[in-house]
Amino acid sequence: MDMHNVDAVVVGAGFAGLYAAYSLRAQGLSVQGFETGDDVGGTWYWNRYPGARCDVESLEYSYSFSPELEQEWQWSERFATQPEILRYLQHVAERFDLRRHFRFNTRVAAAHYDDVTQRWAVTTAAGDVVSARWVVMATGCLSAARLPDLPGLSAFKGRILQTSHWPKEGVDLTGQRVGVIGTGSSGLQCIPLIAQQAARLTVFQRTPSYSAPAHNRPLTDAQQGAVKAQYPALRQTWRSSFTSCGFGDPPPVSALQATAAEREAAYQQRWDQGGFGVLFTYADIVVDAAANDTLAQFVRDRIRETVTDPVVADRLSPRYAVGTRRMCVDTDYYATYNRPNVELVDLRAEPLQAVTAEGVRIGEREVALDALVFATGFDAVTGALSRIDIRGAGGQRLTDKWAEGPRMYLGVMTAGFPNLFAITGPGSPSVLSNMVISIEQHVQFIDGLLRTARMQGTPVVDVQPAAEEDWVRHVDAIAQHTLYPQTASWYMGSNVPGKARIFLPYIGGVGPFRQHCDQVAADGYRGFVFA
Ligand code: NA7
Repeated sequence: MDMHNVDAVVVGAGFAGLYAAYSLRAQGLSVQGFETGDDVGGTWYWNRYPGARCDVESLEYSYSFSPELEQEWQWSERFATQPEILRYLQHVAERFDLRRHFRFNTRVAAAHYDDVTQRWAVTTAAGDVVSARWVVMATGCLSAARLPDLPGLSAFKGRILQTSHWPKEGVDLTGQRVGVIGTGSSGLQCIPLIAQQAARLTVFQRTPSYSAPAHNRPLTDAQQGAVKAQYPALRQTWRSSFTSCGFGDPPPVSALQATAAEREAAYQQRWDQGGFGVLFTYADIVVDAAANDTLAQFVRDRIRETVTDPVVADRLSPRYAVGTRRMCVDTDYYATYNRPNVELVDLRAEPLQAVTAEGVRIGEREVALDALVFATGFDAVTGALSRIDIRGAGGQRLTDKWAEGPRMYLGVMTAGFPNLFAITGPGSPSVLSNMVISIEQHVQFIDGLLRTARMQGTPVVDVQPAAEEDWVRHVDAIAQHTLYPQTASWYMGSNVPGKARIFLPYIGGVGPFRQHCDQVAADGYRGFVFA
């Protein structure tokens, strides 16, 4: 058994873990990182399915901590593909010599706090233990994949594929009969490309998604140069805005104040720009049901306009409030259903009975398949943490503390787990924001907290339970002011059986959240305890 001491452990080598390692090292701390994959990349390492792309624009979805890096790197498309983002992260790892801090192919199984030594023992799945004063969980919000335990799955003779664990060497589905289960972002991105290869594609849909066209395109040097010339100012605008994205914040106007014709024109304009910015055309789309319905109807009209078979168009048309489940961004998704080789199965009308040796039995019939693709999502925001045996002061298990739902102060620490940090944890903007901006903000916040603790000679940081309680209530109160809690979604934990139903991210806006954190820091890290 290999046991050694370091100042800090970082779990995960995605966007968050790489920058955390960089930042801790810059403080002069020794860093041991762990990563399950065999290289850096995190979500962009695992999700290699055809069509995998970011739905935030490349020039925005990138680090800002190094002006040289942001000037050097050239993006080829408006919305980058997974391979390009992975190359970017590999470049970052090389440029800043970060790989040497990480042990790859290594899953962290446990992290236990020792009240006497005030250090964490971090244990890998192979049984190695590292002792650290600080632990940073950079484990991702959408990294704990879910594969539903369908009856008969083990009997299936065809190939089983999972979007979030797509084989590195790729898969040729030419001429095959393929089924896809799941119509969230991953399903919507891969379905059009699989349809081009497969002899026949059957999509098994339980809940339809609202999706806006990406209108993706190559980035010209001129477009890229124009952004780069103003990068510091633009980054500042994005960071301090509500959405943290380039399409900007909604005007402070209700959708219901506009006439039907004005609304239509405003939606159409944002629709034509591409991406999910259309959700922010008016201030009250995710707050007021009647306002929401105007956009929902606009999107349903676009679906009906695109899909030639009205029955299929109707099946594809969601009825829940738009935005309350992640709005997708697609290329040719709805039009794919006009292809003669694609069938959409509505699992609510024809329930999935079982997987068989030959395919899938739904309702009264069996669909024969050579390959079955699972695009069935993640145990979001808390899943990666709850899969690690984390025990804090007094041996308290994190999963026990969070039995009724996660409790964090500013999404970064949870009381009773000293010196343990999460990046973009529950109660922070995380999945409702440009993740890279939120990651940088949290890493910089942790950096300041640690510098303060070390300067003061108080190397144990914890959270006041009352501060945590106030924050959890505040996060919930803002969510209750919106339409989100009324819809079953992974934002609410509804996609995982037995998971507490709590709105996981902070919906008060990225800029306001940053301002609040800055004020907490300026007040001497109000709500934190230094010992
Ligand atoms: P999502 O958005 O959680 O989508 C998962 C899909 O899988 C969704 O349509 C689910 O239907 C469906 N699903 C899950 N389990 C089943 C079973 N048992 N039977 C049928 N259908 C099922 O995950 P994605 O990977 O697409 O996207 C996650 C995020 O990653 C995305 O929002 C971006 O932020 C990046 P359901 O809704 O449960 O009826």
